[in-house]
Amino acid sequence: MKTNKSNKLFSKAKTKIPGGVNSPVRAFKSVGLDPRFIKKAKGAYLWDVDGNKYIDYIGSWGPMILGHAQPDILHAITETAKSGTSFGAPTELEVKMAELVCKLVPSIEMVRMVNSGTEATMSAIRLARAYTGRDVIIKFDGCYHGHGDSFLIKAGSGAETLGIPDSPGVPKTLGGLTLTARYNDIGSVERLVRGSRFEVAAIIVEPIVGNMGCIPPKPGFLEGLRSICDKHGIVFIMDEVMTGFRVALGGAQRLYNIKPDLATLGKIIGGGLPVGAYGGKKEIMQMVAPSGPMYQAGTLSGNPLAMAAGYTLLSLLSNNKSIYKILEQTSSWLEDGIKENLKKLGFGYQLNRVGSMFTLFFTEQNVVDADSARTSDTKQFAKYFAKMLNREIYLPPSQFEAAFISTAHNEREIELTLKANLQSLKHS
Ligand code: KE4
Repeated sequence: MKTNKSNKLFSKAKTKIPGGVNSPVRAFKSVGLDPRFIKKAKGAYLWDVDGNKYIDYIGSWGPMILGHAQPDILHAITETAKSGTSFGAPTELEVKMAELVCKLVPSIEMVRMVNSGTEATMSAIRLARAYTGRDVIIKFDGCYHGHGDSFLIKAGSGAETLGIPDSPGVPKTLGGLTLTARYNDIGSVERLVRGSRFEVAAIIVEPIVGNMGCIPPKPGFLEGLRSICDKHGIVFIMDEVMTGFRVALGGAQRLYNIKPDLATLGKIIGGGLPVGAYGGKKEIMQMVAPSGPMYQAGTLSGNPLAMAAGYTLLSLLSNNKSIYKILEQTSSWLEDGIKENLKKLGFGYQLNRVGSMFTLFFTEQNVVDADSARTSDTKQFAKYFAKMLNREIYLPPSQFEAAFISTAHNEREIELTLKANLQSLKHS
């Protein structure tokens, strides 16, 4: 497989961009390879600058649930652009988008658009602190909520991948206000709440973790968080940047029928353009400026192009109920096939899946939290990743990420993937 154009671009990129990429996980650092520079994408496929073609299981880290370059979304963007790209003033499309999000996401009565998942979670935390008058927050070891200072404490995703879950640059005074519990361990949360010198403003959780790799909540875990928050007047925040519209139309909160007080969204809600959002109970959201004193703003928040892309994708998802059934069928077919391959080879690796997000962990331990995820053999994963890439299967370049399936992944793609999976497991 030729990669000289990618390699040349990467060397040039590294002279002007830190690490040669605009987001760390793209650098392929943890799998010991140079990244492939992508030229175009369509449906389930990517093509790189050297002309190599791949079946894509990253999907831009979640947004491409209907595949790349989806025609209706492209049409919406190009048509909208003809009337201008951004006005810095309210538009009808923002109202329609807000109404659609409030209709689809059970806990959201009011919503504010921002430009990334990080902005959404930073704003949600600030709002919870403003609403409760408290400062301390609880997150979970290995969960990732974007790069806001309060979250870079035992963070997952790229931070975990690069071994820097506690980033330098976060003031100790601020980091000290973030307590970390163990995912799927409600006792660890109760002990933190009871033991904290200061009252807790918010508990923020990935309802289904994607950023330690895919880890579903144990029965009772989310319900336990809900009752702790009710008991102690803590704001319950579900970070659905990844799971929102991914695992069900109303996200994980619909799937598990548990309502948080606030929810954050991103990825799919932008249809591939930069969008994040936070929303929830009207009583809390009313505190957000200009209706209330909690300040948050954004030049390009709710901009027409991003709204057009996001509104089109959410409309497609909500108008076609069979989409989630199709995704479940394809995803369970892939899961069964990989498990069959593992059995054939006598490997006890663990595959976690919820809907169309999944991770194959290179450990024989059941993966239920950050510690068990960390028992994975990341060197073995790196070898497997490289062999899959050479067989034109493009997986997330980290053991601690979730892979995503789209409706553009059909019989042919799944068969090719399972064939490559068997060969790559055999020889890695
Ligand atoms: P962004 O700021 O990257 O749009 O969203 C941050 C974020 C917040 N919450 C959750 C649950 C997330 O998964 C993310 C971002 N996810 C990573 C992938 N695991 C983005 C990929 C990257 O960092 O390049």
